[in-house]
Formats: sequence, structure tokens, C-alpha cells
Amino acid sequence: MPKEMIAKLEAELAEGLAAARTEAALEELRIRFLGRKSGRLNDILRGLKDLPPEARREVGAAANRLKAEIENRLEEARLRLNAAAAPEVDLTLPGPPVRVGHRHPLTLVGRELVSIFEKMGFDYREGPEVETDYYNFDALNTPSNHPARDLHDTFYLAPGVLLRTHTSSVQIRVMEREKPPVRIVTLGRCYRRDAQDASHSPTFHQFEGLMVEKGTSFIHLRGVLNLFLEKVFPFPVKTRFTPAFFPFTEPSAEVGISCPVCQARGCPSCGHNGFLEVLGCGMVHPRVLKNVGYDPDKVTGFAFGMGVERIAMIKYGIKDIRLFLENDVRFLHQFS
Ligand code: 2NM
Repeated sequence: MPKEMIAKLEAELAEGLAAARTEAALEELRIRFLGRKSGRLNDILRGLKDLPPEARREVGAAANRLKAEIENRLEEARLRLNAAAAPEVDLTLPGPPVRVGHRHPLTLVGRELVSIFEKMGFDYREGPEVETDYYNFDALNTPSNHPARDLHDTFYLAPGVLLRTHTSSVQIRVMEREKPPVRIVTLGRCYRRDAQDASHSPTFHQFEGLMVEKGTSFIHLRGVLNLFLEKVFPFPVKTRFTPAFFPFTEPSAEVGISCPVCQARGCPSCGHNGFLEVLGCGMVHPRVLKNVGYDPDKVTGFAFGMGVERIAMIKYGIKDIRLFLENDVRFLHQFS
């Protein structure tokens, strides 16, 4: 009798498995056959006690085999279902790309500026961001009534102590320590009390160069700067030197490059000028040379300075200086 039950149960199981399309259906089957309370297998086991001992052993063993078989077939059916449902995984495909970090665009441009001048024999120097008015103004021949010294233009930390407004103070410190020939560049953060807009920031970076040596002339200045400007911009440039004034150089000049958008024909992006001003320069003023203990009758020098942000903006077509400080990764990740 229980043997017939076993056969019937097997047939029922086969039918159930063939019809089960979901994991939930398989779970229902498991409960129906193996459930502790009313599982079909339990019906058979419950009937064992009414059998003679000989038959009890035989049917008991058969029931145990059946239990294992049901479990196996349920598991098989579950694996088949999952295999059909899961998309095929190609383990040879590359994984999702890893986003690696990279340098800030100002770091990239700054290193490039330094590198171009290192190849021309200039050494890299740094100096303090907190300066005295002597190194930031007096030594640079800036008169005591000069507007740049105004509280509205310069951040003062205490009387006579300020955040440097340019890196020229570094050049003064180097010249005080070292004898000519001097060929150095410097790069660093500067501070000015400017109202923020697309082209002004209260903090920005300046890159400056200085060469002091017997016989240095404006021709050397032009040669070095022309070479530099051709190297740093990824497009062909014509340069233009225009007379200018700085307290620390005489003569002084502003240097423009032909607008990369219109090739100097004049367009909205260069304000119909044809040229973009990129740096200031000049021959170091004799009073500045005297202030650091050099003899202006024996040595002459040239110096120049530029905003790193401005160079980066022209190189990469960036329209707003504030992007350099905001650290928006959508901006930053465009530079590698
Ligand atoms: C500029 C423009 C022109 C400059 C001058 C000196 C120093 F210390 F030698 F006098 N350093 N940098 C200089 C000259 C900087 O920046 C627009």
C-alpha cells in the first residue's frame, strides 16, 4: 500500500515540477511534499507504525530515498529556473571603468610654465604668502601713495603685514640672497581685494620670471618671451609688445598674443582688438636693483609676470575664473 503511495507521489511530483514556472511555485511544491505538518511524505511516514516490522524498514528506507530525491529535484528545478532568468554573464568582458583622479588644471598649466623656463636655464623659487610692505611694495619702488597699497586693494593682516599682491616679493628675497647672474621663475598664490566676477578673483596665481646679468637687454626679454609664448599656446601666435608702466620696471611693456579665434582680425572674443593681453614685463628699475644691493651700472635685468588662471583660460577656452576655485568635478574632470 505505501509503495503504491510512493509511486503516486513521484508521479505527482513530476507533474508539479513540470508546471512550476517560478521560485514561489517551487516553494509551494516543497511545502506540499516535504512540509512538516501536512506534507505528503509525512502521510507515508505516519502510516509506517501500522506496518509489520519487516515492511516498516523497507518502506521507511524507500521514504528516505524519496525525501532526498524530492529535495534534489526541487533544487535542480530551482537552478534551471535561475539559469533561464539570469542574463548570460561573459566573464571575459572588462569591468566598469574606474574613475581615476587627476591634476587640477592650474597645476597642469603651472607645471608647464615652470618646465618651459627650466629648459631655458631658469631655476624655480618660492617665497611666503604673508609679506611685509617692504618686500611687497617698498623694495619694488612702489611709492607710499600708490593706489595698490590702499586698504581697498590689499588685504592687511596687521600694520605693515599683508597678503602678497604679486610674487615679485619673491624675486626681491632671492636677489637679496644671491649674486648675479640670476635666472629664476616663481609661481604662487596672490591676494587682491577685487570684487569677484568672470575675470577677477580675490585669490589667483601669478607666474613671474627674472633674469639679472651683465649686459641683459630688452632684446633678451623679447627673445625669451616670444619663445615662451610660442611654446605655451597650442595654436600659432603673433606677439605684440605695447608700452606700459609698472613702478618696478623701466621701460615696461604689456604683451599680447594674436586672438586664437580670429587670428588678429578682430572678433567679439578679443573685444575686436585682435590681441589678448597675457603678461606684463620690463627692464628691472635701477632703484629695485639698488634696493637689493646690486650695482645698476654693472648689471641689468628683465622681469615679467602673468596670471596663471588667465593663461589657462586662454589655453582651454575657459570663460569664468571662478571655476578654478569651485572644485566642481564636472569642470575638473575635463583636464587630464
Ligand atoms: C610683472 C610685470 C613687470 C616683476 C618685476 C620684478 C622684480 F622683482 F624684479 F622687480 N619681479 N616681477 C614684474 C615686472 C612683474 O607682472 C605683471
